[in-house]
Amino acid sequence: MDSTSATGGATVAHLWTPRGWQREARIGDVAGNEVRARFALPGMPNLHSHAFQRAMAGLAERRGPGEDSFWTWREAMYGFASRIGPDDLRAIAAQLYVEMLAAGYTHVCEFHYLHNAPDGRPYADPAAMSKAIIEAASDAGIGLTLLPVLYMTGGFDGRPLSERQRRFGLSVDAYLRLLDSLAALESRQLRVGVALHSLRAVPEAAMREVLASPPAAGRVVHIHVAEQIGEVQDCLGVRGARPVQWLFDHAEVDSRWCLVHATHVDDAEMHAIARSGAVAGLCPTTEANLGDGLFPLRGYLDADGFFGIGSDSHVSVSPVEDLRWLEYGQRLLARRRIIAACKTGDSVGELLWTSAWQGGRRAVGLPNDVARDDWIVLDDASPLLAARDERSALDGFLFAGNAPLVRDVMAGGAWVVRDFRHREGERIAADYRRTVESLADG
Ligand code: NGQ
Ligand code: ZN
Repeated sequence: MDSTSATGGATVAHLWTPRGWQREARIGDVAGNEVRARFALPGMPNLHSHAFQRAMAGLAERRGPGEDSFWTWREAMYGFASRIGPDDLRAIAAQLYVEMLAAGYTHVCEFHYLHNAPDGRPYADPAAMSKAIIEAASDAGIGLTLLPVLYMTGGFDGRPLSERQRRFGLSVDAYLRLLDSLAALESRQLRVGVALHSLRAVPEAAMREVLASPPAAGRVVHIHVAEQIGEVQDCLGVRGARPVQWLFDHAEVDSRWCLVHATHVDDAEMHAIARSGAVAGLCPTTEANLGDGLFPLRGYLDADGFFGIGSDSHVSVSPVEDLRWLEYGQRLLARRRIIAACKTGDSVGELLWTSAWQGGRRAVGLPNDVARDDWIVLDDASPLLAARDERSALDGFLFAGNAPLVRDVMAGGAWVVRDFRHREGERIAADYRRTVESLADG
């Protein structure tokens, strides 16, 4: 295979699609280099990312003076965020997106709230940080759903932003201008959606105004919700309802919505999400790292709820590890096996990949039944896939060992990873190394 060519197709002996296996199927361009592959499947959308946090993965694992929690991690994260400018963000995001592609993610939803300069004032171009993300995604060749985030208050009580939160803050008007200016840049590989950071950070009136505004019409809406018990209690105290309940009482939550985390939901909230057609945005490795808790996956699947996965803080960048953790967390909790398979004989791996793919597409705003331009080809030379067939390939991919099994990746119709190597991987890694070294010195 020519490792530099972006075009060309592949003939796949066994192609997994949401409708089942296809034999001797073609993917990619008709003209160009011809590749043969044994197993291929649709690339995974990553429905939740804060790209800058990739560069602090592993830097918040020392014990502090008191109890270490989500909130103490957040302080460390704020300190790190305050040092990132547009060039840093571009280099960090490009490296992250290369890693995502190599791991089998072909699209990323970037939940982006580092809008202003570190002192809280807007950049000369208010979209400077957003554009850094767009450039990084296009350099890496990953599909991007950019979600500019509305962030206005420091808590449910409406308190002003703290000093370190000021760079996240936008008025509704400034937010809508940003959304409009980004929407003008949309292209085949760039979509724009709406994001509300959380109920803590967005007052009710602002939420209503943004959701009713013309630039938001028809777009996906992502929000962090109910990740920590503390925020459930605060929401109950100030707004008189649990966060997910409050959201359903005050917004028309439907299939355009992605509720990120939704960890702490009671039965009624879980059923409300499932009924609405919204996507639960689960980020198992980050949720484990931050000590969030476990989403009630089994009951949610019984209620036909949609879910997708995100690598969020990027302590791990692998759909395999996130899907594994999704299942294993539930097994540890229930003290039994085979949670995410619905009927006798069903495969956990097939259910996880198919559902997370469909939910991810929904969170991006794309149809969830056809795959066209985003594919991953598995390494059929790996011993991990020896003697695997259509019945066992996805379970082999998700539940056997740690060697990377994603050999080639097509994103947006172009081969961006071939024979495990990203076409711009070396240059992008060198930029990243320079950037994190300068951040460490600074
Ligand atoms: C974030 N991340 O916005 O990056 C959040 C932490 C917050 C996660 N929740 C900050 N994983 O929720 O206030
Ligand atoms: Zn998040």
